[in-house]
Amino acid sequence: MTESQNTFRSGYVALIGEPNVGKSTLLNSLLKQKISIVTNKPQTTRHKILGILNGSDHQIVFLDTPGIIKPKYLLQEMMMHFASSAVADADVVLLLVDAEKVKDKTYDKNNEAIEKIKAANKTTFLVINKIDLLKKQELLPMLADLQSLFPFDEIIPISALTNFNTNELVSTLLKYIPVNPPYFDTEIVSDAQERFFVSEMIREIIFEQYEQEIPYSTTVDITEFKERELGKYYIAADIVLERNSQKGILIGKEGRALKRLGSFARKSIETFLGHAVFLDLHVKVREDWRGNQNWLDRFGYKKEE
Ligand SMILES: Nc1nc2c(ncn2[C@@H]2O[C@H](COP(=O)(O)OP(=O)(O)O)[C@@H](O)[C@H]2O)c(=O)[nH]1
Ligand SMILES: [Mg+2]
Repeated sequence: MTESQNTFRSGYVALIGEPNVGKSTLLNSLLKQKISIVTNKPQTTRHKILGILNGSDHQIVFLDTPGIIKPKYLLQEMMMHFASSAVADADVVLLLVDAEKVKDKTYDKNNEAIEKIKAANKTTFLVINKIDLLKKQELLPMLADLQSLFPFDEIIPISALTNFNTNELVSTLLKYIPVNPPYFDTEIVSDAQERFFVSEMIREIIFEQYEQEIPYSTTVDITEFKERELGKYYIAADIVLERNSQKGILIGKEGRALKRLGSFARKSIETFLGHAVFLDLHVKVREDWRGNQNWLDRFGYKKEE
């Protein structure tokens, strides 16, 4: 064994917390690359998303998860399964909280995420995010308040948005991550396929463009992905809705809303793939798919073996 093999550290870190605390923003900021979609609406992330941070002497595998909630339908149950399985896999769990909510005392200390870390009993950091929204003197009283929640191994205030203290977060993590050879090829940032990222990018635009229940009732199924050496890549996707009545809203007057969606999604996919794309979108209705195990399997919301 060489010196570096003796000291190389590698491990799994789960990002958990309530919806909208900034888990996906933190993952993207740590990886300096957008691999998990971010919106200002809760429950955007539906899977366990794996992001790999490679350093000369370490590899940290981050698991971004859906925000912890009480599930109301089957899709949400699957989402909570992904969050639990991330915690089970983790060497270190990062519980993210929203600093502003703690300051305003709108943070519910009996939330499901706290329950989850209590049950898991792993090395756990409390990560207080969004401190860019706070004045310095507001932080100290907050810390005392949060310390009583759980015997955290570390408490680290950060801003995922401005990158404040995120390097410190990584160096502190490395103290707890075991000496281990890398789990993944050190050249890659994720194990997911391009297809998955492409469907997530379309979903992201849907979250931005539509209101109320539409984003939550929608999933995106990539049906064809043809990389052509000459000319544009051909990507066909089904935008799947729950009810016929949602079709009109998605498509819009004279197809304008769908056109707009297609144009924004295409641009973001082209930036990601670094190649021109012909994006062919189709709208489908799969009655009540969020509550149907067969459809959930078909659309990739599957428990891993
Ligand atoms: N001001 C501020 N906003 C943030 C920060 N981190 C995330 N956000 C915003 O919070 C919202 C939710 O972020 P997201 O990463 O999707 O949260 P998630 O649901 O926990 O994955 C988005 O509008 C982000 O831009 C931060 O450090 N500061
Ligand atoms: Mg997220």
